[in-house]
Amino acid sequence: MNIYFAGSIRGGRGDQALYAEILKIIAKYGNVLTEHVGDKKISVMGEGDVTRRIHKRDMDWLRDAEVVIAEVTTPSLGVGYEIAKAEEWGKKILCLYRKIEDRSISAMISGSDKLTLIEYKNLDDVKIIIDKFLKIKL
Ligand code: 6IA
Repeated sequence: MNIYFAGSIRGGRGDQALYAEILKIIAKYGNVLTEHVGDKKISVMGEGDVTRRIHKRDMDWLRDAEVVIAEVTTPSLGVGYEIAKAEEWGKKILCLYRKIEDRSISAMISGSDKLTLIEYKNLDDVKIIIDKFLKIKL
């Protein structure tokens, strides 16, 4: 099973270490196409001239994925774009988020019936949520 993990890069890298932990959990279930999302060497900056290549590669991977798991607590244009494409292409989509005071998740995510949005508090919750989601969806 190919799994596409999405998490903020230019939207902000505050949750990068958490993405790395979620990626470890997901890797037990299949082939994760986007390990770089958890890479601490990828910062919000970086070479602009490579963006066309990144876009093409990520869209090719997304097309190949059966399942998309997105961590959506840190708002990210790229993650929103990937989720919209995944919906269009009929992928199974799980969005994970943590409740943060004075912040609400975009209605484009919470209002969509083409994805599953689940709140979590810690990595133990994530393990249970991912296990249930992948067992039901496969
Ligand atoms: O808008 P964002 O940058 O936060 O979007 C993050 C999402 O877009 C992630 O889920 C990635 O799959 C994808 N993405 C954005 N930037 C990259 C990237 N390098 N490499 C791979 N996937 C990416 C960015 C390096 C640099 C040019 C900043």
